[in-house]
Amino acid sequence: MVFPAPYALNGPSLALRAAGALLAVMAYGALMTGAGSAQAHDVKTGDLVLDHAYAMPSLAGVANGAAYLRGIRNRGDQPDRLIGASSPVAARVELHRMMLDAGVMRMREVPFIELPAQAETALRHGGDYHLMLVDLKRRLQDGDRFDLTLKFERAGTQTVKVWVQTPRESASSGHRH
Ligand SMILES: [Cu+2]
Repeated sequence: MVFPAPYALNGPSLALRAAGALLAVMAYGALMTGAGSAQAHDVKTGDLVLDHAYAMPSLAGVANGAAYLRGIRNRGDQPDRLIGASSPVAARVELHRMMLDAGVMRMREVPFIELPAQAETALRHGGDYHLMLVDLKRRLQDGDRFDLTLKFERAGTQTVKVWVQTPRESASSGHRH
């Protein structure tokens, strides 16, 4: 979005921006309690809302998979961090970030994923972060559910159910491992 120069220089007042953010959060909340509830699931833990954990079906003969969340919403006044994860379906779960390295997208393990206060951090497929399921113990098939335990610096430990599904828009641009 491009703002006229004076607007971009001064920016909207803090109060205006806060009101806008609040409205956005309220609209999002209304959406989630309405039509979306049959297609999504979320878990609240402390100040965090863990929205819809999912994974792609794994490919035959491929040792690793990836899990995602539609988002992690931090409703608190303090930043938090996702600092680890584990699951019974994988030998270990790593936090990965996609990075452009000499023109090629590569994934790197990171020690944590920052969750800023009053903000939603996306962990969707095709995005900056994902949870890498290393050495899968079984194949992940469409319709499966499995546990994923997430460890947060402030909010503590929370287990969510991951839904194995093929997102409609991922058919051609899936994240490959
Ligand atoms: Cu990865």
